[in-house]
Amino acid sequence: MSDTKVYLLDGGTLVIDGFHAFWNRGPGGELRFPCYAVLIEHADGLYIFDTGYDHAHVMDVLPFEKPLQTPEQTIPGALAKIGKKPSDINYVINSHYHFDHCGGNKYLTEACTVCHSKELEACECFQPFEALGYSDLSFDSDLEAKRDAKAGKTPAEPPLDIYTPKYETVTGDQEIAKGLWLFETPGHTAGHYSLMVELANRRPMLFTADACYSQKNMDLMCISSFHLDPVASLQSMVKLKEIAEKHDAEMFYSHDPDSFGSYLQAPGFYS
Ligand code: 5PN
Ligand code: ZN
Ligand code: ZN
Repeated sequence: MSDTKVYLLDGGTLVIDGFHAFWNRGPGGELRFPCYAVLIEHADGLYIFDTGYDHAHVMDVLPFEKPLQTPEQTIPGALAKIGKKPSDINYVINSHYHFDHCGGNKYLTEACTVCHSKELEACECFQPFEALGYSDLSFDSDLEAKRDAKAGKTPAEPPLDIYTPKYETVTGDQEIAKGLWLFETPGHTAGHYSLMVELANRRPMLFTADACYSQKNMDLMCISSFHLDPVASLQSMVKLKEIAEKHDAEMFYSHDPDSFGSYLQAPGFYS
């Protein structure tokens, strides 16, 4: 049996203001940051943790985030670079359903979708200030249609590749496959998960997802501004530090312009 491999799939960049990246602290001004997906080649199958944003969606709904994404930075493009195709993926794990983490789900038509049960509920019932975050429900055309009907809107066109995702919802901290650990890190959203991957030849990789955007957020214990519950978010950052310490894990942040260049990107991999 071959060792687990982890590939980081670059998904392009977005711009937010410094006061959004560092809540109530700044400094203000445009900050361009990376988005990426994590592909895990595991004995049980191919997993993807988060799927980045959809360029057309951002241009349509949040053009002020100035998306830069080449064809190679889409999920099909990034997979092609390592000789794989979207239908090869067996499981998609979503840390949460903000548009910059689920935009590529719609390509993964054969995959079983794994997420926190509270996060799936949140997509149907979110706070008014979370509407932009949860604006891309293209990964589930039924969900999208329900939301549009509630808002009295004509239902959005379903994606060309129509499929109904199969879900396996999860709660609590748990090992979902050998060496793949989901840790609840609520606050940013109601059902947010971070992922730890144990590997044969190096320290475990702890993907914080949006529980912590960057090393600087962690150093300052400063959250970003798109959070449901700031107090819970800070507790989740403390929890991530404790997990990293306990397992001697290395943290990989979701949107870190300074660290991302030092991460090994596909076609390179960690094992
Ligand atoms: C990158 C980004 N921009 C806006 C929002 C939002 O309103 O909720 C989450 C989020 C983002 O991750
Ligand atoms: Zn988010
Ligand atoms: Zn994000």
